[in-house]
Order: sequence, then C-alpha cells, then structure tokens
Amino acid sequence: MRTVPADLVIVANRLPVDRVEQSDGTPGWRGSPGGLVTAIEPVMRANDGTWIGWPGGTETDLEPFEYDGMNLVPMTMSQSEIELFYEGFANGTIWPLYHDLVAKPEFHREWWDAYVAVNQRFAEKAASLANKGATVWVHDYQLQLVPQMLRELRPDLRIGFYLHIPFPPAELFQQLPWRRQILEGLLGADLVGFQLPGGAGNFVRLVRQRVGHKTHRDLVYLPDGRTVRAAAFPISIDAAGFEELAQSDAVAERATAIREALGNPRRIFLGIDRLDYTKGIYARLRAFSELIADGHLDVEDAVFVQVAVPSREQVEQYRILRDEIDRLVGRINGDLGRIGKPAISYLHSSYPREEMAALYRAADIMVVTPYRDGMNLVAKEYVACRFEDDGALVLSEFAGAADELRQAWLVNPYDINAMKSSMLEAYAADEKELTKRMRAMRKTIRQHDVAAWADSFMSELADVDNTHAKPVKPAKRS
Ligand code: GDG
Repeated sequence: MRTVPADLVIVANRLPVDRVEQSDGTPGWRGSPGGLVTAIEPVMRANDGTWIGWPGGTETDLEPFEYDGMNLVPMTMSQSEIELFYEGFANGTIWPLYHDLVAKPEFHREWWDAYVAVNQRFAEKAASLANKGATVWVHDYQLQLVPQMLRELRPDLRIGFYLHIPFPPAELFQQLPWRRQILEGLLGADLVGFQLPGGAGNFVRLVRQRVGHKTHRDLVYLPDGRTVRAAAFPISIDAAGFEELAQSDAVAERATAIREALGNPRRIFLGIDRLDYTKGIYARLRAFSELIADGHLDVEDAVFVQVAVPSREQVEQYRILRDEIDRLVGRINGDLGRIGKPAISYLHSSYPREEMAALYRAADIMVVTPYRDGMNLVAKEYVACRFEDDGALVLSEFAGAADELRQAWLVNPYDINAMKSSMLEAYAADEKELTKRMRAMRKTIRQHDVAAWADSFMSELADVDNTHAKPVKPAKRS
C-alpha cells in the first residue's frame, strides 16, 4: 500500500486491529474497535490520517495496509522488546508507579534502555510519514519520550500527547530514576492532555520543581521560546452507539437469556474489568461474599457476575492475581453457594460488544471499584446502556469517572465495610431513587461523549501557538 505523507498521524502502542487466521488459512486482520478507534476514526477519515502502532506478536516484514478505510502502519517488536519494553518498563515500572503503587514498580536499567530504543523507533517512523506542518497525536504511557524525539527530528510538526492513565503526584513520580527524561520527553508536545485536572497539575508542578522551567497555571514556558499547555480532557464513550446497541432486539433477547440462565434472581450484580490488580476485583468479591455470609443477601435473590478479561498474562504479578481470584471464587462458591446457585458467576474471558451490552442490560447493580483508574469506561458504558433510567452504579472515588458520575454510590475501595454498605443500599434502593440518579448520570454522558472529547483535544491543539504547523480539519459528523 502507498505510504504517502499524512496531515494527521496517530501514534499509539497498539494498532486498532489484531492478527487473525482467515478461513483459507492465510493471515489477515480483524478490527479491535476500542474506545480510542471510535474517537479517532472520524478525524482520521476527515484528514486521510495514518495510524502507527504495534499489531501484537513478533511478526516482521509487515507492510502498511488499509483496514476499513484507515491507513495502518505496523511496527514490529522483537521478543526481547516485548519483555523489556512492553512487559518490563511500560507494565512493570510505569503502570504500577502511575497507579499509586498498588503494586511495587521495578526499576531496571535494561528495561529503560529498551523503552528509549522503542520510543525512538516510533518517533522515526512518525517523522518519516508526517507531511510538512502535519499534526501528530501520540498516545499513552508506553510512548512518553516520542514527543521530544519527534520534535528533534521534525520541528515543523504540531504534536499532541494524551495520557490515558493517571499522572501521579510528585511524591511518587520522583522515585523514578529517569524522571527528568520522562518530563522532558512529554515537553516535546505542544499540548499534553490528561484525564483529570489533578494529573495536569501534578505534571506542571513537577516540571517547575524538577526541570526548572517557568510555569503559569496550565502553561510551561521553555527556554527556546515554545510554550507547552497541560490540561485535562476526560475521555468518554460513544454514548449514542452503546444506547442504540442496548435497545436492539438481539441484545434485549440476550439480556433476558442471561437472567434466565442465572435463575432469574431478584438482583444481578456485575463487574467487568481487565484482570488487573488496579481494578480492585478481589476486595469487591470479598465484600459481596460477606454480605451473603452475614445474612444481608441470599444466593436465592442475588448473584455476582464477574467478567475478568485476560490481560498481560506473561507478567508475573498478573499470573499471581489470577490464581488469587480463582482461589477466592472457589472458596466463596464452595462455602456459600447451593446447587445451581453459585454466589459468584466468574468468567475469565473476553466477549463481543453485543454481549457486553447484554450484560449491562441484564445487570441491576454495576460494581466498579478500582484502587486507581485513569477514567474507567466500563462505568460510563453501563450508564449509556440504561436507557430506561434504571440500574445502580457503585463506583470507586479513585476512578476518573467519579469526577463526572457524582450520582453513583461513591465508595472508598480500601474500605470493605463501606463497600458492603453501598452495595446493600444500591440493592435496596427504590425505583424513584434509581431513576433520579441514573437520569442525571445519563445526561452527563450524553453531553460529554467521545466525539466531544476528540474534538476538544484537536481544537485545543490547533489553537496552540505554533507558527510552523497547519491546522487539521475537524471531523465530518452528521
Ligand atoms: C485504560 C485506562 C481509561 C473490556 N472487556 C471487553 C471489552 N472491554 C472494553 C470495555 C471498555 C474498555 O475495554 C476498558 O476500558 P477501561 O476504561 O474500563 O479500562 P482500561 O482497559 O484499563 O483502559 C482507563 C481507558 O484506558 C481509556 O482512556 O478509562 O482508566 O486504565 O471500553 O468495554 N470490550 C469487548 N469485549 C470484552 O471482553 N468488546
């Protein structure tokens, strides 16, 4: 396929497709439409943009290709890069450090070296594909050095960076042996976007204290005369798309079938998370089991469906977590379940979007209790699917989504008794109470959907005073 220079280049660790075997046995691609693709697709199309990323695996010689009208450029990754860069520095150092040290981050110089090398390769690829004065939007914690590396290669570009996970306070960040390099890496961007104002504030404060640049509110003044803006852009979902899916006949039928398969209990509790130690799955299941053991709930009336989507299975901490949760679920069901009535229905698997919507529709109480989460889209998707203004959301105060979804039952996930009380309140809430809360949350989600998120980031980026670059066209929306 052609790789003509593009006016808009998206740089993310992953491409929005997975490698699959086609019916004739040859390898092909299947879209993995996450929130990011939905958000970025319209602006990609309007600008005939190009997306650079890793397709997973260790295949080499992959050529750029077109998928569903998007120009995709695959980056290769060697086995040792997967181990040192991806599982190592990205998921063994940055991920736990940025999530409040929920797990202990490891600092290894060879992991850092691989991080630098992979970031450099991504920056070089973006530099080779971007038109003169183009806009490049770099995503997430795996690629924090790309903005600066890219600016060195191509000072004519307009560069945006968005961090999907929290940006930690100075007390934690300064443990990082390479703290200054990361801050300088991000400062290569014209606009650095965070989920919440707190993350943007942490970043600006660290830049002032650690790098010594002058700052004023959300602006950083660099010695070369450039300014960098750091601001919050809370990410969201395709609210209308989820609502439409939830209203479809197929999803309605499937939701009824799910309830029936669970024995039509009075209330279904639901958790859906990547199997990650930040998500608080263990404590939430314990809280639910104690409600049964204490006699507040009965397995005849209530069941907890927990979907744990396999994630980062090569990383030791994730394997340990899986074993711990397997053991806990086995113990709870062994102690508290009855024949045909487990307390917890546990699924270690991933599902198509339709099945997710059916689960959201079937569930009366959604329980989202991460210890720390950039945003948490699952909470927003549940709200979007409750088109009858019913259902309850129990939500951790430490998820970014709690800033907007104020009418949820907000809980401290470290406080098991508080989680028990909130789950019980949500269980017992009357229709009027549920409607009042859900209606308010749905209004918020409709107004702040993913299209609004992408538009506001792109327009702020276009407004940045960068005299070399040309503006990007807004997405064409109906
Ligand atoms: C990171 C940050 C931030 C999950 N299982 C299946 C499936 N999913 C979809 C959900 C949701 C997405 O994956 C998960 O997003 P979350 O926000 O809940 O969590 P992370 O994966 O940790 O995401 C987070 C996010 O980035 C965006 O900035 O909110 O804080 O940690 O959309 O629906 N989708 C399908 N099958 C599954 O089995 N189809």
